[in-house]
Amino acid sequence: GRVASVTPMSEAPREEDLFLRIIAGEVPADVVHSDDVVVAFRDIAPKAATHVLVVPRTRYPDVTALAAASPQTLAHVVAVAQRIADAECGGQFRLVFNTGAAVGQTVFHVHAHVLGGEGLSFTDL
Ligand code: DGP
Repeated sequence: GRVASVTPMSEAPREEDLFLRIIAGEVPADVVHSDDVVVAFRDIAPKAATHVLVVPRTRYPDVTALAAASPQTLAHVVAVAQRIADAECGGQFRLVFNTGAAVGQTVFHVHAHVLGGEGLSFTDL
């Protein structure tokens, strides 16, 4: 018999992916940067004065999948993080990619947390 086709992650239905809905404008967000490759918006529960999520428009489940599929997009995520930190917090920032539910990843559409400014804790890392 035929083998059922597998839907690529990048074609997952929008309703199952919160960040695709934000990118599409279906869910409101405080967008600080948008281009052909990524959208960046403020985290709904900020852990520091600057807490922005940089999200590729194409869905990869986590940073390992992004790095394997498109290192150029990953480099662009880092460059956009730098631009945000230059504008908001003196150019210095922490970049976090939670990878896996066990370390707290809750949205399985790759996103970089850009953290900077007042309120960062230096005790855990
Ligand atoms: P992570 O735990 O690494 O998967 O990060 C997911 C982040 O997404 C978390 O810090 C909270 C944020 N978040 C969840 N829902 C929303 C939302 O509806 N809007 C915005 N702006 N951020 C959200």
